[in-house]
Amino acid sequence: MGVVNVTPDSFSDGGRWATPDAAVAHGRDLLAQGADILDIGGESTRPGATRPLVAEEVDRVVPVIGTLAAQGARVSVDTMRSEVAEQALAAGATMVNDVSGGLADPRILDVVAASEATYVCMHWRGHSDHMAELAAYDGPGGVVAAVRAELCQRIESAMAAGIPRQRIVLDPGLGFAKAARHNWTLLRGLPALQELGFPLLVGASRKSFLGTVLADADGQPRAVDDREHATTALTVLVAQLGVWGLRVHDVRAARDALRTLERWEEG
Ligand code: PMM
Repeated sequence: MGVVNVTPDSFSDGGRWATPDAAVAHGRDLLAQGADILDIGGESTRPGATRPLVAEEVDRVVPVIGTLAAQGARVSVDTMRSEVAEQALAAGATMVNDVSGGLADPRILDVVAASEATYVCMHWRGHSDHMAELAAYDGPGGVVAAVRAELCQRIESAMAAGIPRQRIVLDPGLGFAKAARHNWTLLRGLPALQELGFPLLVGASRKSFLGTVLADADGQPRAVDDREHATTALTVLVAQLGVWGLRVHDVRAARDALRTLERWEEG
């Protein structure tokens, strides 16, 4: 899954594809690099980001989705808002990637249920302005048990709204209400989430826990645009677990890594 952030302020690529033409060109580029799905978003979820108005978010994503879907791309809309999901689906999106798992705007579950779309249900505890305070996982089983239990609750809500289980994909939500150590524990604990029997999507690409692991001698985290090799290493490690999808910015690097892993596994 290739990321197309049509935002002025995303942590990873903010502002680079903020006009519809630039976003469409980027989407086409990611398809040429081998993306199966384009994930198009109009709201930055980085810590401290200000939320756009609904109309602003719609204006950012809907024209881009319409153009790319009309050209045959499989399009996911990255949104927590029911109104945006509704218009994105009408414009040709076939997947709703809701980083809040239905918590931010529960009506989004009804919108997805009324469509044929796939629902990506991510683990989330709150909006980015206060998610750092929510990164506490002190119960038995720690972060893996908590994420698993909270995702189960979200699955129940999604299914109660009428989304069939075959249309649900789970995502551990790396970096969302999680400290760096939580992300690493969750990555090692992915098999416990796979036991739930749903396809798993994982988004580690360029995230700050990789910046921390690559910090320099003074403890300065590695800059966001210089975390690609670590991202690619994680692509291989996570792919070896047999996850369904990887959400990445550099599709070519991920494709090359996956091809190499495939050849490795052929022996
Ligand atoms: N991460 C971001 C945005 N959307 N969606 C899913 N399903 N999983 C993620 O991990 C995820 C996401 C934040 O990263 P970005 O600013 O690079 O888009």
